[in-house]
Amino acid sequence: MFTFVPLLLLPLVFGYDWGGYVYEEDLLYDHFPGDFKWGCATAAYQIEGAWDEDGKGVSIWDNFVRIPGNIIDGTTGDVACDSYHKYKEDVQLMANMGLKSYRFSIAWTRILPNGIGERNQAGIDYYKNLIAELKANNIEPAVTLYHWDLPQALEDMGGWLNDSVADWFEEYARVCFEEFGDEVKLWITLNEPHETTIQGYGTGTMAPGKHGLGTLVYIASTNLIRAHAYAYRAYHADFANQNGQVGITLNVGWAEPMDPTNETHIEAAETNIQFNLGWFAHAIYKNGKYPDVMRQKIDEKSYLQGLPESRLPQFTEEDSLIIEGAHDFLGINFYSSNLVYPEISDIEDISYYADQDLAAPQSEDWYGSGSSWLKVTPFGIRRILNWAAKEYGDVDIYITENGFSDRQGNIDDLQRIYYYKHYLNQMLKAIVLDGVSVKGYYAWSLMDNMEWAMGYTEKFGMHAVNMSSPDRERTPKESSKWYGRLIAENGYVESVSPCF
Ligand code: GBH
Repeated sequence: MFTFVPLLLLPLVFGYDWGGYVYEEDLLYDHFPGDFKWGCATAAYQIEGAWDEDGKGVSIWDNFVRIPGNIIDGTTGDVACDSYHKYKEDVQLMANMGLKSYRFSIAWTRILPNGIGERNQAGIDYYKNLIAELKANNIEPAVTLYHWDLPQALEDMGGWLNDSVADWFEEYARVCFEEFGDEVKLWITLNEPHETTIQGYGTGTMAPGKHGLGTLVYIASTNLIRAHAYAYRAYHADFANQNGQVGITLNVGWAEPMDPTNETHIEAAETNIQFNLGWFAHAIYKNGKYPDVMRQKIDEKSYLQGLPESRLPQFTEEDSLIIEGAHDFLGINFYSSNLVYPEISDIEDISYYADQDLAAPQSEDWYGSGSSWLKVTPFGIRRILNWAAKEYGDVDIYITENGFSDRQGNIDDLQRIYYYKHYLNQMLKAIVLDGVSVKGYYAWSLMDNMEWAMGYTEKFGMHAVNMSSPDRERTPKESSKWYGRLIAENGYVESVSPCF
């Protein structure tokens, strides 16, 4: 997939036009809808620390970080930002920006230390206190049930590869609905199941570090989709009186055809989006099945590879019916884009990437960031929002993550402001000019934190955190102030944009 191409020569070959940069004069000066939910996002393992306090069980990340070589700087999330102890201070940072909502995740192992069975009251109290603090500051909680930290006890039974995981997840979700549902009205079942499976069970770059890029990934994806749907149905069967909404958060990069005038490039870009967003969204938001292009390609390749059955499982009839329509909204995490063109894979290559028959490089013309995969492509957010609205029929959408990394963590983070300013303006265009129903936006992230396998080397925060001090002091960056002004104006006016 990441085949090297002489990018500089491509304009000559294809004369491509990926939409170009957006400039100051292209900014739309207008307002967001009045009830728009402005927020920041975090995840439990990345900020909480207190990894073994107050009865918390061990998660797959607690173990994964202890294996040498897994985390680039040899660090762990044992303490991280210490938000387990500093949540009141965190809520003040949010209040200072004028946030309307805060997206955080619950650590499954704080609630049910063994994944199923006995509850841990101290863990439940932590989130009750956090929610109360948010409410006292007029900030609505938006809760992710699962942001990658599976209880080790469940991994020991096969984790996302065991069909029973859908039932285990439902049990955990029910406990959360019961304990927190009076206060929480926006529930996200899973964060980026694409990464849970690709990196957790495919490349092994994330916990639990398994390798099955053309095989295990499709077993895990099937169980992730089932788990989401079981939790969704449980909510609407038994907690409907709480009047909340349940959705899932999916990550996708925008796929721009390398040559937009070439039909095969357009088709390859479409295939790429179906293998990323469609992999999880198609069954839930369309018809209870994997996308046609995945079914067709993986079935055919599996046959040619001499396998007894397709590497892509079928949902049972019963599950299909449970999955289809299991949503109140769609959460999208959007960061970057790729240029896509067709490239037939070697049939011997049993891999999710080979299954797509395409290449997806990024342009060297795009500004970079502190993360290899994150290039600055503001046009992509407007295009993916339009794509999703068209494909999934005007569903309500939340951008549940979007953000920019650097390595320095400087306080005058002008590149981050540039990124947010242009991405958010493209989102405004999707809402105002294109009519896409975007209900809220969560910047990733409230503060610098434990960036998974990249440790503390990549910083996405609107606040810096002093990781060498036991007190983990937070300092607002310029971007937090810019974001606060945007929220206060609820749109683009002279006082917001010219500053950056
Ligand atoms: C999100 O993932 C996560 O939800 C969040 O926890 C995280 O901190 C944040 O974004 C920033 O990374 O190196 O070519 O294999 C972002 C989506 C998709 C980004 C996979 C990294 C790996 C691409 N991720 N991608 S590659």
